[in-house]
Amino acid sequence: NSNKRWWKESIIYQIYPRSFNDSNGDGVGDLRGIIQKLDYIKSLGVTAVWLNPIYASPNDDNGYDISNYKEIMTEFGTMQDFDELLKGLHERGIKFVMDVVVNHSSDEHEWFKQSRSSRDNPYRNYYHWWPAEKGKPNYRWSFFDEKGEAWKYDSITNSYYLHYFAQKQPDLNWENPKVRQEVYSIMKFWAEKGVDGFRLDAFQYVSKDTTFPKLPKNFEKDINKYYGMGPNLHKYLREMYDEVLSKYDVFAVSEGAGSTLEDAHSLVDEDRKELQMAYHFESVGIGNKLEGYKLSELKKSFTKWDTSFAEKGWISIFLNNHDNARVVSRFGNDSPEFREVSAKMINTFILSMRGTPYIYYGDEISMTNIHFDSISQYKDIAAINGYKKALSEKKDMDAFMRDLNFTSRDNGRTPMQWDTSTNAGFTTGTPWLPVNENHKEINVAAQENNPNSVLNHFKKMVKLRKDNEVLVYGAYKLLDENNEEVYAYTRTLDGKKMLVLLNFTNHESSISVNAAKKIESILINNYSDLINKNGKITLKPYQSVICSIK
Ligand code: TEU
Ligand code: CA
Repeated sequence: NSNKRWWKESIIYQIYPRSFNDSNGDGVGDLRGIIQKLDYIKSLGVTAVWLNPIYASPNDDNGYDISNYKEIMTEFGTMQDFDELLKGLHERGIKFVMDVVVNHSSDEHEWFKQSRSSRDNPYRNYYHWWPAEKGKPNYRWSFFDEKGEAWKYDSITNSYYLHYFAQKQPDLNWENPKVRQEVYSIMKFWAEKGVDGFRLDAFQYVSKDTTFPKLPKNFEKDINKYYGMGPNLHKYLREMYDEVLSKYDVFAVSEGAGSTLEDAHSLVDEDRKELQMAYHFESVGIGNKLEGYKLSELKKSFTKWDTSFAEKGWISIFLNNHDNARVVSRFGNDSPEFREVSAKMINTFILSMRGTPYIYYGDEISMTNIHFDSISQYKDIAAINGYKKALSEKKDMDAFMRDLNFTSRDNGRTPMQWDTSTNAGFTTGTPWLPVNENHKEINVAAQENNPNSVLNHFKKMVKLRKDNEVLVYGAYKLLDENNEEVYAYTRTLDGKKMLVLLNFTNHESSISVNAAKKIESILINNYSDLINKNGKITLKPYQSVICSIK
């Protein structure tokens, strides 16, 4: 297959650096902390690591507000630490993916300080400004603003600047060629250091119609349609490919994939020479409802995307990242009875689909949501400003808090649970975000010693994927699509065939599929046996198996 690429075969482990391991006791995870855990990362079998932003930042949005793109955040360490980390990963055969946040910078970036200082400053056009004498600009919605307003008035020059995210995250003006050259220079700086991939944050939003026309009422309900895939996006992506991506053995993955399958294809189809991979938000979002979700909805979403990318293009496979609550709490079952089996089931799923799988730190040991009762416990700007906004809109605050408790990004950002000691071995100081009390139960040390642990199942599953190309490239076929309890599919490549059966419920469930009559052997199973009576299979709660079939 001429379409084989190393990054399609990668298994990417995402680390939220703030929360992984603190080497100096200040309560904040850091690069040296990650260096100390390199052998752990290697032991997982993963082949690449993506770190959330590690650049200099005032941390209004935990590093997604960058004040210097060629420096390391003081709390995280030094450039020397970075070089050592990269070397340590490479020595272990692990690639490195850098987060690139260039839809916006921090307002503390030198560019913005210059830009806001006067209307004729050379950096003025690095950002989007609207002179106030023209009146108020047309409404733009903001993800994180406490009033939901993306235009912020700045008295220094009597103008508004645009910020799709927080006020301290002014949007860069990509229509300015100088800005684009700055970005390519940043990417080359890191590519020269040897990074292997780039994750392009909020990238679908960079190109804007700078006349800022009026948008229809409630456009924010379909935000990617109105903010995504701006007029010159493809031109800029092709330019980035020519200037940076084509010159190194790297791949770039776009966060966001527009609002249609055509959009997604236009970003990643290889012959367009733009990006190599994208991730869409459709599937991950299904788990965000307190009342639960329908399995058929999940199947439909994954199947639709797989079908669309069967011949051309490539996507990411994930159910979790740093913008979401814990995967086992949303898609599995985090009760003591079912946490382990359901976490194993989810990892079996993610690692047996076509596309590049992304595993978020802690999901390999089934870390769960944390419970916060009061808004004062939250650290995430999205939670805090979301709360203020809901208050001012006189929303039902009890309902708001219940929802936040379930979906907040802080749920997925609590410190990694290494062992049973105070603060789970994450820090000797006070952790920046509380460690989940369940670390006495759920931690790496205990699971390393238990052959039946979620962690050891994860490692086994990683190995199974690495040993079987059929799990990477093989055709995916959904079976029994309307079954609301069991997700069943086959993967097929060059005569090699596997059957995947996943019970998404907390009770036994039976399924009859022809493929079950052709089972040769069971390759992985989160229980010790499998009940199969002539093709009628009865799965235990959250049972997941992969079988090779004739
Ligand atoms: O997220 C951008 C983004 O578009 C998401 O907020 C997305 O809309 C949401 O997850 C959909 O449910 C990126 C980063 O991943 C996030 O952590 C940053 O806060 C944000 O950009 C700003 O840089
Ligand atoms: Ca630290």
